[in-house]
Amino acid sequence: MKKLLPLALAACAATLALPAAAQFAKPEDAIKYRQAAFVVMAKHFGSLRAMAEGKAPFDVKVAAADADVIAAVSHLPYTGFIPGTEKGGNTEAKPEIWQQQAKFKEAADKTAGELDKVIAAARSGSLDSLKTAVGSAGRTCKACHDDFRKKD
Ligand code: ASC
Repeated sequence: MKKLLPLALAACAATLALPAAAQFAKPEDAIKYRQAAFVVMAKHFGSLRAMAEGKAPFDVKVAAADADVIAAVSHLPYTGFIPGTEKGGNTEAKPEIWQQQAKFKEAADKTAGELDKVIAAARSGSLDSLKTAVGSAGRTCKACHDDFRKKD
């Protein structure tokens, strides 16, 4: 038991370090999952954007709470872009996501990296940092939408 405990703890730590990977029973479930993650992200990014643009008062506690939510969900959507989910539900995903997987992964990683900067800025309590990070992340969101999301 003494020898097993550190091993068990190491296994737990390794599991916790992995990004959440959801399993889906139906393609529609994966589509709903990725859309839900984007909806949650947009809500809290929108809150930070409003503060960054002076449309809402800058509240350090609200910003930190938004950052916590974004941190929890910003890496989730991409596990929902699995093969077989190119069509279905009301997806706006373009076929290019599956045709240009390396480019999509690069765009997804870049977006997640930009959001990491937004999270850090929101937690720092500096409105100037938040403005910079939100502006840059917004451009990255848009670039990915232009390439990989159908127009509404
Ligand atoms: C947002 C939001 C997005 C991005 C994008 C940037 O606030 O919900 O998807 O910014 O509109 O152009």
